[in-house]
Amino acid sequence: MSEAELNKLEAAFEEKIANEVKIEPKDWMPEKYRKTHIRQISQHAHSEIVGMLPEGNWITRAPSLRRKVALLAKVQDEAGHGLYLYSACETLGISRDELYEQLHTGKAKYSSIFNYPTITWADMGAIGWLVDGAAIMNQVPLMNTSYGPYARAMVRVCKEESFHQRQGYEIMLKLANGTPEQKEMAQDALNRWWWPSLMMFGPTDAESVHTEQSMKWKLKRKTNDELRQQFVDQTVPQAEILGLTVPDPDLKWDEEKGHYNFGPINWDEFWQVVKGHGPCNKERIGARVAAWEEGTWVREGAMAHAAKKSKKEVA
Ligand code: FAQ
Repeated sequence: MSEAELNKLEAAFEEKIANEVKIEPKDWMPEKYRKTHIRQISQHAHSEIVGMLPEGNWITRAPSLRRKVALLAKVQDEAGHGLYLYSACETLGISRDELYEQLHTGKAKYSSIFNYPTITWADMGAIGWLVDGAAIMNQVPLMNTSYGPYARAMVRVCKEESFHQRQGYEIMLKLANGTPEQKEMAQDALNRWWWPSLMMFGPTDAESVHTEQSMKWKLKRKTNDELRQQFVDQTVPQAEILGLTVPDPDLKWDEEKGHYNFGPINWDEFWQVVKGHGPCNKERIGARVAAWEEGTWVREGAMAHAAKKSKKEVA
């Protein structure tokens, strides 16, 4: 391709971005745009799939049939979100097998939050309330992201996340208004999940390597710090309704700025978890690899069935 032709394609791409026209799989796009999207969408897909594990741990032990059904539906939704996102990612020219391979070999990242253990039932409440709450905060702007398949996937995902968040908050509300032991369980879960939830938004804007370019491409619509602040401002009043204490002695309403100031995040812990040294990283990847290996016969059976069916159709 000549330089003039390339310049023309680039100009047309930039014009679409400027005019809020979605970029679609068959459109020309800069190689860096394609790679950045594969990176973010695949990390997002992996997060949904690995994110099923901490809650899956509690399905058999949910305290009532109603809670069990709701949790089962939530975890099933997460599988659906992962599959949607893998499909969106595949439209950028990477295969599902390559994506799985990246996850199973530890090459791919997924959200730090899913490397923490779920040790009591209250953790199901805290995950729904805080983790899904943070996920919604991050994903609502992504409904307007510039890549069509990702933006459309986010519309459905956000609707389902809002049920997840309410499911979690309801568990917290019940526990916080229950016996002193139950309230203590809720407080303990908030203590353990608060800071990791703030870390979900990623490093500070000053440390974030991708934000500037991703904002220009309208992949990201808000920065990590903006979303984190929005999350704190939304969540603190919810903790007050529960009668629980956010585990941050520096948390204070700032009248002038119109938001909550909060204490320092332990970035050392964040990077340890991201690099594979969190409390459950090995367990999570181990579970995914085992599921892949034990599922070989299912994949082979499905492929044999599909081949048989298409042979019949041709005949
Ligand atoms: N964990 O330059 P930035 C959910 C990495 S879904 C691990 O700021 P970016 C649903 C980052 O990848 C949760 N790694 O990067 C659910 C980059 O590394 P790289 C997932 C992190 O992309 C709920 C490096 O640090 N949501 O929860 C994290 O501009 C309940 C530098 O960072 C999404 O994936 C982290 N927390 O901004 C399921 C949403 N943060 O790639 C089950 C889409 C950063 O250069 C139960 N993703 N890193 O090797 C995004 O919005 C962005 O990718 C950010 C990071 C905001 C996560």
